[in-house]
Amino acid sequence: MRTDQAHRRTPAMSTRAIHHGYEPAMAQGALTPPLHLTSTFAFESAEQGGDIFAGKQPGYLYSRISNPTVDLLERRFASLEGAEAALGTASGIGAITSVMWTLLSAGDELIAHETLYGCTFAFLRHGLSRFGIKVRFVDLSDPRNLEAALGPKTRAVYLETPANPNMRLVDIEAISMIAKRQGAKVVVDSTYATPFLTRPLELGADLVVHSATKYLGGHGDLIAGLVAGGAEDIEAIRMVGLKDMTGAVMAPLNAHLILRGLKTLELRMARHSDSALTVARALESHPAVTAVHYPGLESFPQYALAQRQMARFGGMIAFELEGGLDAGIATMNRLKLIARAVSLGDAETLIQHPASMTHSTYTPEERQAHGISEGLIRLSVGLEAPEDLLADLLAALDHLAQAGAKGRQQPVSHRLRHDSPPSC
Ligand code: 7XF
Repeated sequence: MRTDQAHRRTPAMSTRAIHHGYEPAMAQGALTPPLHLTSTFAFESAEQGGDIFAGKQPGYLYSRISNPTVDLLERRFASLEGAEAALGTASGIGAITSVMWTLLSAGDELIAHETLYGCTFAFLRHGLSRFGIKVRFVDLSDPRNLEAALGPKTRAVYLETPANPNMRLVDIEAISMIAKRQGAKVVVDSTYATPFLTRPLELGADLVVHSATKYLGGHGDLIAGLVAGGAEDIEAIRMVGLKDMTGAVMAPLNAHLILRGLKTLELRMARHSDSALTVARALESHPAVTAVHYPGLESFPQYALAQRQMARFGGMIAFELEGGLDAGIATMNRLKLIARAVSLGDAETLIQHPASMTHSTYTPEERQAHGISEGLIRLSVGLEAPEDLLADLLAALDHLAQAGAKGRQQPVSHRLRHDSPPSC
């Protein structure tokens, strides 16, 4: 290859995850980009300040609008998602709410996939409806259901794939084609997949949102979110939903930590995916396990879509046990290495029970209607040696199988109903 061609070719994603948007010469040779811990920026003159505010010249003015460290992360992340622009937020929910408050107005309709993370569901079901926005929950794992649900007031379609917690996939390409005919924006929460497994914008979606708390940060030490999409949409979300309506801006320290996380994202996703497949296969062949939901298993009902839409199948597994919830709780309590904790995408393997934890914002009836079974257990497979994870998990499951199916098929919904406002 000639040298000028070598210089012009676009570097691969894993290279961009490490280098995009930064040269050490920009900061006195510092290999690691500087962390700009500043809330405000001094202007050279009053006129210059006025011009930056008026958009007549570029420049930073206040970190609720932009900050050089957050800005670098935004440009680097946009490059990974194949987007024109991106936006950092204080949390995944900060990303989702900033997008929705920008796209939707009273009288508009939103169509959402029926299975969503608990707080997202609570925001859409109980939050948006207070402001005159109608939200319809539809099973988008069959795109024909979108066709039937779309109406003249539908402004946006919202989905997660793989969905938290039941792992159901949505065909982004098919959904985007249908939504576009109606002029509705497609917003995809791609937290489980990350850009190394799926790039929703390349499949036709308009906006992609992430809880960067998870794989993007990757070390369980921060709460943050990211949005990527077209430059016009991102500017509108920055100046309306983020700057004025939620104020949920990303802290520069978190941007710095996520920039570090991105450098190893491809390696981590490969390891998470390989280990999860090993664990999913072991679970599938264990007599105490009645169902394993993992897109990389041949038995997964949407295996063909998974192969088409995902480069690898990720680190998340959901499974169900003979003996239902009681068996699940007993298994979780016997684990020594695997931590009983919500969240996901960390180096540590985490296990949780969605119906009483992350998805306790749904009523038992809603969970049933939305495809979330009461006994489902969710596992975020971490980066430990898979043989150690298997040893921990299989010891707990073997104990269960030996103890017999005590408490089998008890109705549990009465124990999972609470009167206080549910958290998630
Ligand atoms: O605001 P956060 O950074 O916590 O992100 C919210 C969020 C958005 N989308 C998806 C698919 C998510 O999974 C999350 C957060 N989920 C955690 C979990 O499922 O364990 C939250 C722990 S309660």
